[in-house]
Amino acid sequence: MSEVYIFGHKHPDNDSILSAVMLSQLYNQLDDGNHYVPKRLGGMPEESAAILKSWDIPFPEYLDEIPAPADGEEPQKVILVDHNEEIQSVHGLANADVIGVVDHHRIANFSTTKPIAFITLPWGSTATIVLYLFHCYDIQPTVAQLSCLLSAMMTDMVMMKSPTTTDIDRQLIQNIGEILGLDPVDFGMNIFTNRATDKYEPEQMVAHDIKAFMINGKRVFIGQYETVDKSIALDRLPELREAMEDFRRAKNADTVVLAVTDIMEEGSQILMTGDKSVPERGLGIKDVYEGVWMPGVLSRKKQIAAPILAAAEH
Ligand SMILES: [Mn+2]
Repeated sequence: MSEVYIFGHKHPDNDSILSAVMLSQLYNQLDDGNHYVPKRLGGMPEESAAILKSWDIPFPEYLDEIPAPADGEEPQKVILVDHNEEIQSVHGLANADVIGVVDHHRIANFSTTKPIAFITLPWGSTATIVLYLFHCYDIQPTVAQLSCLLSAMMTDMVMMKSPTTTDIDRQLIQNIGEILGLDPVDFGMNIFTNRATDKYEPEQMVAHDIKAFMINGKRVFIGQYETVDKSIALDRLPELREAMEDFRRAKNADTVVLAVTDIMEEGSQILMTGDKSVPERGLGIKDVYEGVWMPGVLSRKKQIAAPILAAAEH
C-alpha cells in the first residue's frame, strides 16, 4: 500500500485546501490499495479552518518539501489539485511521482513519462470537479462533504459573480443548496462577511493569496486581496506599496501585481511594483500610485493572469 499526498498550490486558498481534503476522502473510499493523505503548502485559510472544525475533519498537515528518495526507495506519490505549474507547487516536486492532477487552471509546461490521471476542466472551481468525480464513482457525498465542497465553490467563484462560473457550476451549486436546504448565496455571503481578512496587516494583504508565474524568464507574482470594502486596504496605501516592494525583494521577483478585489462593488483596484511593462501591456493600464480601478474584474485567473500571460508572448 502506498501513501499518496494530495495538495493544492502554495499560499493555499479555500479551494486548494478543501479540494485536497475532499478528494482524499473520495479516493480513500474507493479502496484502491493506496492511502491518500491531504497536505497543505501554506497556512490554513480561516474559512477552511472554520468549516473543517465544524465537521470534526482534521486539518491537512503542512508539507514543506519532497526530499529525494533514499536508495532503493520509491519516490513519493503525489496528486496535484488546483494547480499544475511547478513554480506554484511544493519544493522538490521533481523528486515526486506525480500520479494525478485535478485542476481548473491553464496547463503550463507539464509532461510525464507514463500515463497519469490528468483531470482538468475549465470550470469555476476545483471543488466542482471533485464533486463531479464523486458522481463518476457513483458515491453520494455526505452532508459534511457537500458543505465543504460548496464552501470552496462559493469562495472560488465569488458567490458565482466571477466570470469563471459555468452553467455546470451553477447547476451543481443549486443541487447542493436543495440537498442541504439552504440558499447557496447566503451560505457564501456568510463566509465572506465573517472573514477576518478585514483585519489583515498590509503584508498579509499582499502575501496571503499570491501566485508565481514565469513570464519571459521573469518571476511575476500576482496577488489578490478579496474584501467586502476595498478602502480597508486603500486607506493604507503607503504601507501596502511598501509591503509589495518588500515581498518582491524577499522573493527575488521581478514584478508584483496586487488586485484589491471588492466583491460588493464588483471590481479590482490594481497595483504594481517592479518591472511593470508586461502587466501594464496585458491589462491595458498604466500603474499610478493609488492603483487603477478595473470594474467587473473579479477573477485573477481569467481577467488578470490570462491577459498578462498573453501579453508576454508578443
Ligand atoms: Mn481554485
